[in-house]
Formats: sequence, structure tokens, C-alpha cells
Amino acid sequence: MASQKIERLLLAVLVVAGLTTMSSGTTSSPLQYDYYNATCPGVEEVVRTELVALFGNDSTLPAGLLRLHFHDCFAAGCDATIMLKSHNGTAQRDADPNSTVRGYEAIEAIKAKVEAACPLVVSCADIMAMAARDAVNYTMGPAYQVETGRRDGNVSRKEDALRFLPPADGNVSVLLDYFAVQNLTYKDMVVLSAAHTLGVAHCPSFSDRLYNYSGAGDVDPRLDAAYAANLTAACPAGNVATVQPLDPVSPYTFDLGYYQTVYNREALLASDAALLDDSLSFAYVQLMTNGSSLSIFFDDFAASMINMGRIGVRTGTDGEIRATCSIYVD
Ligand code: HEM
Ligand SMILES: *[C@@H]1O[C@H](CO)[C@@H](O)[C@H](O)[C@H]1NC(C)=O
Ligand SMILES: *[C@@H]1O[C@H](CO)[C@@H](O)[C@H](O)[C@H]1NC(C)=O
Ligand SMILES: *[C@@H]1O[C@H](CO)[C@@H](O)[C@H](O)[C@H]1NC(C)=O
Ligand SMILES: *[C@@H]1O[C@H](CO)[C@@H](O)[C@H](O)[C@H]1NC(C)=O
Ligand SMILES: *[C@@H]1O[C@H](CO)[C@@H](O)[C@H](O)[C@H]1NC(C)=O
Ligand SMILES: *[C@@H]1O[C@H](CO)[C@@H](O)[C@H](O)[C@H]1NC(C)=O
Ligand SMILES: *[C@@H]1O[C@H](CO)[C@@H](O)[C@H](O)[C@H]1NC(C)=O
Ligand SMILES: *[C@@H]1O[C@H](CO)[C@@H](O)[C@H](O)[C@H]1NC(C)=O
Ligand SMILES: *[C@@H]1O[C@H](CO)[C@@H](O)[C@H](O)[C@H]1NC(C)=O
Ligand SMILES: *[C@@H]1O[C@H](CO)[C@@H](O)[C@H](O)[C@H]1NC(C)=O
Ligand SMILES: CC(=O)N[C@H]1CO[C@H](CO)[C@@H](O)[C@@H]1O
Repeated sequence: MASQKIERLLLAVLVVAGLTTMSSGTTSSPLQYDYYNATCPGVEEVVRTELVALFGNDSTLPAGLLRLHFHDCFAAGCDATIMLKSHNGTAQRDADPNSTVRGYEAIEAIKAKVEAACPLVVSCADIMAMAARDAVNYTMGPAYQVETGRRDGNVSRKEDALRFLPPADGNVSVLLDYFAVQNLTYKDMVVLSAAHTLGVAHCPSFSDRLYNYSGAGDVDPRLDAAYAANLTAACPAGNVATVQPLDPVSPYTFDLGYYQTVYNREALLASDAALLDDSLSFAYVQLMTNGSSLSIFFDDFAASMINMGRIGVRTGTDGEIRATCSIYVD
């Protein structure tokens, strides 16, 4: 028994070694650290100060802002086009996957402070990247330097959100396809999924797993039965408004609670539970539950956030710097 266990652990470490050395796959970045150091010195402090005030009033906001940056980046690049509005419902934020995205007003409030300090210098896209970084740091996650120099796009299409945002019921191979399109790796996928250490999901995001999962009136067998019973009680069929924590271990702390939740078979989303189904992602999850992997995870997460922040960026003369992030474009 003991030797079997050691063998398994050894295998996990070897597999993860592969995952750890896997190249990040991103090309050189046109972004840089401290891009505004001459044109808007102190901008990162302005952003952080305003955010700390907003977070103090709303402890659920860090999760919202982390997800907002992700949705912006995946839908046609980190260019703040998720902020744009459409009178006739054709912008990214009108897409279904965006229906529970939060934090638009917070970005606008920060932008107003930044405009007061340095008019028409700092892009909304950079503010969103800074806000995501600050959200992670505020919740006790890794502190990393954020790259800046992005400019904002002015075209926001609902189809981009529908096409590029990964589905909540995706298995590992489906998720990998969505990440590969963004030049992100397997490792980026397994690591960035742990953003679900913060925040909530609404019942419809996981109720398929509770009711008639395979058409036989059953519950997803990958969900812990006792936990599933609690979820079913919290989410009666048809309930759309109730939320449950993605990481019930520590919902407001950026830590390894996500991987513990997945390992405990208490992940709400099928896409998170799926990490147990593939040997490489399983090995990473297992490693992250061994009690001494926090600093590995923090380094990995910071690196993958930087990779994500490079998706489809506009720089130089491409794009614009807007005074207001969420203007109507049609
Ligand atoms: C791997 C593919 C991913 C899928 C399928 C996915 C899907 C989802 C879904 C369905 C929700 C719940 C929405 C709701 O019901 O309100 C959610 C929430 C969330 N997602 Fe993801 N996500 C993924 C990756 C990411 C990434 C890469 C990040 C950020 C780096 C992220 C950050 C978040 C956060 C912070 C929340 C909580 C939001 C809140 O509390 O308002 N997700 N995600
Ligand atoms: C910051 O500004 C100094 C001088 O003002 C410059 O030498 C340096 O390259 C700048 N750094 C970045 C990252 O732009
Ligand atoms: C405080 O947060 C609540 C949501 O929790 C929000 O409705 C309210 O507008 C916020 N107040 C300020 C001053 O930001
Ligand atoms: C992280 O937060 C601490 C305060 O909690 C702050 O001193 C530090 O500058 C922040 N780091 C970054 C990179 O934002
Ligand atoms: C993942 O899901 C896709 C789409 O539903 C399916 O075609 C594929 O066979 C699944 N892969 C695995 C390994 O289960
Ligand atoms: C992925 O990388 C290729 C090659 O460098 C590049 O042409 C493409 O624009 C990148 N895609 C994204 C979404 O950044
Ligand atoms: C469960 O799904 C099956 C197959 O789709 C369907 O025939 C059955 O009516 C469903 N049962 C309930 C209770 O919805
Ligand atoms: C289900 O909910 C009950 C009551 O809140 C709690 O005591 C129990 O620990 C929960 N079970 C699981 C598996 O989370
Ligand atoms: C957990 O994994 C890390 C990274 O491989 C390793 O350094 C550490 O010894 C492991 N700890 C335990 C208790 O297995
Ligand atoms: C959108 O931005 C492009 C340059 O990136 C510019 O040529 C075009 O005029 C802009 N359109 C509007 C409506 O602002
Ligand atoms: C509504 O959206 C369409 C694109 O689907 C666009 O051509 C049209 O100009 C928009 N209508 C208005 C009133 O902005
Ligand atoms: C915040 C926001 O704009 N949410 C929109 C997301 O998309 C749905 C439609 O699928 C809209 O009804 C929401 O207003």
C-alpha cells in the first residue's frame, strides 16, 4: 500500500515536472513594465487606492474584476471592448457568457480618477489589467508586476464573446482548444482555472449536473453526493438568482482552496471537475493539495496572468485612449 502511494506521488511529481517546464508558448510582448512612468507616474497607485476603497465596501468585487479582465482578453483581445455598450444588443457584454460579469462601474470609477490625474493617457485595457492584479493581491494572492502599454479597441461584437469564451461544461480537451486559440498552454489552462478560488456561480451554471445529468434523473457522478444534495437544496429546479461559492473552502481568499475543492469533488462547474479526468491536470491538482505548494502556485498564476494579459493587445497607433471606457458604439 505504502509503496503504491509513493509511486503515485512520484508519478505526479514527474508529470508535473513536465507541466512545470512546458514552454509558455507566448511570443515576445509589445507591452512593458511601468509603461506610464514618464506620462502618468503613480497611476498604479491611483488605481490601487481607489480599488482598496471599493473592495472595502464590496468584498465580492475582486472576483468580478478578475473575471472581467479574463472575458475582455478572450473575446478579441485585452482591449477593453467588453466595456463598450450597444443600444441594439450587439456588444460583447450582451452575450450570454457575460450576463453575470460584474465590475463595469468600478472600472469606470477608477478611470475617472485616472483621467483627473492624467487626461487621455492611460487606456481602459491597462486599468482592467491593473485591477485584476490588484484584486489578486488584495485577496492575499501573489503580488506581480503588471505589463502595460495596451490601447483600447472601438469595436465590440457579441459573437466574439460567444465564440471565444470557454463553456462551463467543457472537458479538458474542449478547454484546451479554447486556450490554444489564445496562444495559451495546457499549463495556463490548469493554472488560470484556479481564479475560481474567488467568487461565485449562479445555479444555472451548474444545475445541469444536479438534475437529470445523463437523462436518467441522476446527479453528475463526479460530484460528491453529500455536497450535491446541499447544492440541490440551494438550487431548486429553475432557480436562476441564487449563487454558490466556487471555492467553499475559502471564498474570499486567493489560495489553494480551489484545488482542494476540485480534489474533494466539490467543484460547481463541470469545467473545474474535469481537471480530475486528465492525468496531467489531475497531477497538478494533486500537487496543489499536498500542503506545501502555495509558492509554486503563486509563481505559476502570476506567469499565466501575464500571458493572458498579452492576448491580442493593441499598441503603438493601433486603437485609442478613451476618456470613458463604456461608451455606446451603436
Ligand atoms: C477554464 C475555463 C473557464 C470557464 C469554463 C469558466 C466559467 C465560469 C463560470 C460559468 C462562472 C460562473 C458564472 C456565474 O454563474 O455567475 C465563472 C466565474 C468566475 N470566473 Fe471563470 N471560467 C473559466 C476560466 C476563468 C479564468 C481564466 C478566470 C480569470 C483568470 C476566471 C475567473 C472567474 C471568476 C473570478 C469568477 C467568479 C465571478 C464572480 O464572483 O462574479 N474564470 N467562470
Ligand atoms: C521610466 O522612465 C525612465 C526615465 O524617465 C526611463 O529611463 C525608463 O526606461 C522608463 N522605464 C520604462 C519601463 O518605460
Ligand atoms: C457598495 O457596494 C454595494 C454593493 O455591495 C453597492 O451597491 C454600492 O453602490 C457601493 N457603494 C459605494 C460607495 O461604492
Ligand atoms: C500588494 O499589496 C500590498 C499591500 O497589501 C502593497 O504594499 C503592494 O504594493 C501590493 N503589490 C502590488 C504588486 O500591487
Ligand atoms: C470532450 O468533449 C467533446 C465535446 O463534447 C467530445 O467530443 C470529446 O470526446 C470529449 N473528450 C473526452 C476526452 O471526453
Ligand atoms: C497567437 O500567436 C500568433 C503568432 O505569433 C499571432 O499571429 C496571433 O495573433 C496570436 N493570437 C492571439 C489571440 O494573440
Ligand atoms: C430526463 O431526461 C430524459 C432524456 O432526455 C427525459 O426523457 C426525461 O423526461 C427527463 N426527466 C426529467 C425528470 O426531466
Ligand atoms: C451540507 O450542509 C450542511 C448544513 O449546512 C453542512 O453541515 C454539511 O457539512 C454540508 N455537507 C457538505 C458535504 O458540504
Ligand atoms: C509538495 O510538492 C512540492 C513540489 O513538488 C514538493 O517540493 C514538496 O516536498 C511536496 N510536499 C509534500 C508534503 O509532499
Ligand atoms: C476605431 O479605431 C480605428 C483605429 O484603431 C479608427 O481608424 C476608427 O476611426 C475608429 N472608429 C471610431 C468609430 O472611433
Ligand atoms: C444595430 O446593430 C447593427 C449591427 O448588427 C448596426 O448595423 C446598426 O447600425 C445598429 N443600429 C443602431 C441604431 O445603432
Ligand atoms: C452586464 C450586461 O451587460 N449583461 C448582459 C449580458 O447579456 C445578456 C443577454 O444574453 C443581457 O441581457 C445582459 O444585460
